[in-house]
Amino acid sequence: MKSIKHLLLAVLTFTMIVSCGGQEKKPDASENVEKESEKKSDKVAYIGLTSNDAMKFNKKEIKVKAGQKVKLTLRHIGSLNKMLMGHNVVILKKGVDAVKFAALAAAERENEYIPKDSQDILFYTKLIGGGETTSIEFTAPEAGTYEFLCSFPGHFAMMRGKFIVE
Ligand SMILES: [Cu+2]
Repeated sequence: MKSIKHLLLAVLTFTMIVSCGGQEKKPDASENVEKESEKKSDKVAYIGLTSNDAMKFNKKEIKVKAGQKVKLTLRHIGSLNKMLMGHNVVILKKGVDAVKFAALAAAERENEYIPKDSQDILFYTKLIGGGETTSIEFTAPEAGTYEFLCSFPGHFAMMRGKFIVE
């Protein structure tokens, strides 16, 4: 009888050790899978631009690679509403005269300062006011230097920069 009790005890102890060991390994394996899937998004260029009540972007230059997927996010960190201090980002086609474009755009109030059927624009965000954020996604065009600006009346002089595609 004694030997049977010892045997049962031994089997029970062995089962507990095995089941505990097995449970510890499972969380580690699933963590590794999650980390690998995060790495796959490295190819997208995430561009963050902020704008404020002092009529300024935080960047004068944006760099991406030709054919790269770009996610451009514009944040307005000021508090004035978009009728007073609205901002957008307009990226112009190569060779477009930015001064002429800004003058045309300033007259397009009912269309949030984006000239209808314009042949001068590559990409643009919507117009936002203080506290708002907007994003656009596009594929970077061929290599070259393009201009970006805010098309709200009077902002172009301060709010412009270079969109460089390498
Ligand atoms: Cu602006």
